[in-house]
Amino acid sequence: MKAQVRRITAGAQTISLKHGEIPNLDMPRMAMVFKLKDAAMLQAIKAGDSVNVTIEEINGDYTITSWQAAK
Ligand SMILES: [Cu+2]
Repeated sequence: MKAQVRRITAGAQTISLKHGEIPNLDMPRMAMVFKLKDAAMLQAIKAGDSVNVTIEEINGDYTITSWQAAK
């Protein structure tokens, strides 16, 4: 799913994303905060970047489990 990085909170290991529709989570497009599965994922990204993300619900939290830079 395509999204844009708005803000990164490294200490909390969360990022704010503007995301498109997420059918498997029954969510329309919006901006919201997600947890990151792995802190190392923060190294390759900065605010304003476009990314392709995979989001899953883990223990009740919407969590980004993988992402890669998008053009
Ligand atoms: Cu959302």
